[in-house]
Amino acid sequence: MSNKVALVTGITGQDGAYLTELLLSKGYFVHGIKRRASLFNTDRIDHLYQDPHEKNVRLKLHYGDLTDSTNLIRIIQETQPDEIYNLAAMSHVHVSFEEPEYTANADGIGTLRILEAVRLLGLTKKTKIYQASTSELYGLVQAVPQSETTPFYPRSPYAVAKLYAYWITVNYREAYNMFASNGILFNHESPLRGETFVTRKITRAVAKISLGLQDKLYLGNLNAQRDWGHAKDYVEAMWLILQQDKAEDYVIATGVTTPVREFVRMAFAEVGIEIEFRGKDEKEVGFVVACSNPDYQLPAGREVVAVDPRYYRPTEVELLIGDPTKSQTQLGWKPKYDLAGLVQEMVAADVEIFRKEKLLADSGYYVKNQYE
Ligand code: NDP
Ligand code: GDR
Repeated sequence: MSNKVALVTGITGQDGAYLTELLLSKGYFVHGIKRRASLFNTDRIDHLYQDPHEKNVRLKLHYGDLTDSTNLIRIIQETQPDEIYNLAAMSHVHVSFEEPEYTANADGIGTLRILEAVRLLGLTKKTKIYQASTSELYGLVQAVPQSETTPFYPRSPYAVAKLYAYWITVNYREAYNMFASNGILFNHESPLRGETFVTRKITRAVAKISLGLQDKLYLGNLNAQRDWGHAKDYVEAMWLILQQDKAEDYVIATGVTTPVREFVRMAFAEVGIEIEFRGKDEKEVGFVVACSNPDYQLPAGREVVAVDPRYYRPTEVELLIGDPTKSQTQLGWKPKYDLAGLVQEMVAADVEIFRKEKLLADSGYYVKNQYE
């Protein structure tokens, strides 16, 4: 068991939750930075929370924000981490077009603040830093599959901010001899995925439609192709990257790409609803071909998926396929999940959530969320 101290920014997010579980299982003391919010925002890590009044507590949360350097300096000084995992970010690509300046501040300059805090505090020899870089850096396709040497061409304010974060991490490594590594992670999902990312939006809608709680799923670009993996596998890679003797950058991906449309089809199939698509672009719809779902019978021909151009992005990333050769050979990393297993787990988890809601609805307690 390790006695190391880790500091995780973005601990309340999808990856923060899985990574914290992993680090605690390895014996780490984990410090996490969470933002102040008007409601509790720790749902994903509540099962890991330990009452600070208990003995042998190994998880401590600190209020903080990547836009506040004095706060980051204080927390890093107090916690003296062996490893920092910088996962915090405004991570929604479409939303970054609405909040470009904030995204640059949190995702780009936020990374600089962490690196600079470590340097100013004289921790460059002690503290290893993991930067959550992204396949969005590749953006407009230059070559596939995308590897550590493929040129970047970011296509959103999010990706441009992450490009700065990527290069400032490389620069601090070279300028100050710091252990700072980028994990260039391709899309990874799970039942803990935020509800507005496409996979979770699909699995939630499929669960609700299969229980008669929703009529239709509206999506944007169904042609986009993504290399989807499971977040549980990907946090293992983050940890491995910081266990190396030398800091380097790694692509973490499955090497398999799938269109959004196919993810939708697979998710419906999980609940016994076979669908097909017809039409093109904005006129494309998904309709029921056969239904063997025991909870709610949908007639053949019923439209359950439609395109709403509101979800189109001003500039899109059409195709991502990662080449994980380096991480497989150098880190010995290999994912345990395939896409079928991921879809199965996500749909099952959402069906369970909405079965409970249906019980409430049937008892007269369920109020339909007007925003869904
Ligand atoms: P989430 O959106 O689930 O989590 C983001 C986390 O960052 C949350 O804890 C959020 O807090 C926190 N956060 C946001 N803004 C700030 C801020 N200004 N200061 C402090 N904390 C902040 O993302 P994921 O877990 O999916 O991703 C983790 C990281 O990996 C992100 O940097 C993302 O960009 C990157 N990434 C993700 C990939 C993926 O497919 N999931 C692929 C490649 C990279 P709160 O809970 O309060 O909102
Ligand atoms: P992405 O993930 O932009 O790849 O960023 P997202 O799931 O949001 O989109 C994937 C693809 O699906 C298309 N799409 C839709 N997307 C959303 N969110 N909602 C829709 O209704 C919809 N319809 C079609 C999108 O256009 C896109 O092509 C994620 C984030 O986790 C980033 O933080 C991370 O860096 C990258 O993955 C790798």
